[in-house]
Amino acid sequence: MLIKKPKSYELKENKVTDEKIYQDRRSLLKKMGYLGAGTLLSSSAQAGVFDLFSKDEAKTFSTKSLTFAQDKNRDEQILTPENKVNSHNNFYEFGTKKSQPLELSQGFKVDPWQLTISGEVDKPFTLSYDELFSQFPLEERIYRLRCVEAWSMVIPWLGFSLAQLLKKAQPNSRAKYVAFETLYDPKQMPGQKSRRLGGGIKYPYVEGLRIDEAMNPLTLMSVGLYGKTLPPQNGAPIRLVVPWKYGFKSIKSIVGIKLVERMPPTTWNRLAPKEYGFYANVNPEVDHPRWSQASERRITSGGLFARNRIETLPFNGYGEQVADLYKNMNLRKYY
Ligand SMILES: Nc1nc2c(c(=O)[nH]1)N[C@H]1C(S)=C(S)[C@@H](COP(=O)(O)O)O[C@H]1N2
Ligand SMILES: [Mo]
Repeated sequence: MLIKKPKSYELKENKVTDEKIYQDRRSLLKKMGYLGAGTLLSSSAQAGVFDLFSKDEAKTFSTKSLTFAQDKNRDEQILTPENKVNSHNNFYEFGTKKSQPLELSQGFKVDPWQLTISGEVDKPFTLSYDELFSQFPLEERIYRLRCVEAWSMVIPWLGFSLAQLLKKAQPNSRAKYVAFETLYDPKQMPGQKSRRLGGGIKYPYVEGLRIDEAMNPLTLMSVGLYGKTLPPQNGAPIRLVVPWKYGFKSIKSIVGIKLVERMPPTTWNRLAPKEYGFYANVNPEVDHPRWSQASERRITSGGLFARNRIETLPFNGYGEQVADLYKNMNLRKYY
């Protein structure tokens, strides 16, 4: 495996961490397949993977070490602590309350797993659980996650670009959209069999992207966070992360990815089309019908009195990388 050189939006430099954490990470990464025979990591890529977090709490970075496009008004980015990333969740298959995914997903079985790539492709294929971690070089990416409910986090993901996965399947000329599907397993996912727990959503949860959005290098298939495999409540074993769109596009626990010719149905659009569009790009100028999208509550280690209300940025601050995808579109109409 080869790790590519970091792009502008990826990590540039990292801090040294202490020995114990380094060793913990190393054994974990070994388990995840980073360090097997034939693995080739450049020293800068190793720094990106191993040396980032000196403890499992929020850590401050200067904008020199992280590149956040259009974030000039913020001096620094503070990672959301791991214990908030994995305890404040939206995963309606395990209940609609923020605390329920953690409480109700702990028995969730992720191995064996099958992720199938099919549809308008020349080479459909299926990945097993182990292959999710070994078929593509894993990178660490720190992204902001902006929920449509106006809270946000900064999360260090592990994963690979969706583009790499799609290219392996060789999409044909009819492949205009990509449709994603979450596991349907009411025995394991109580929200799928209880209207009360599951919020009245028609399961399985489905999402979609236009092919050019899917191929954008920012679009990530994530298999881990904070240097570990994903907890069930965050979408184990594999989920999508589209950092310039509202969080509901970042579908969890994916079993199917299908290349299709027409715009596929998406869960929240189907449920409330006036409130949630197919595109769902973060846009401070287009309010949700029931609340403003101009600002957000950034979830940090701070308590109740932390000053954590911040301005929301167009495309969640990733405009430099993605605004071109929408250059001739009316973003009020295509919300
Ligand atoms: N299958 C599925 N995927 C999902 C959801 C869900 O309910 N089911 N919730 C979405 C929403 S609204 C958000 S904000 C993010 C939250 O991801 P996190 O819990 O890892 O922060 O997951 C998204 N992916
Ligand atoms: Mo969300």
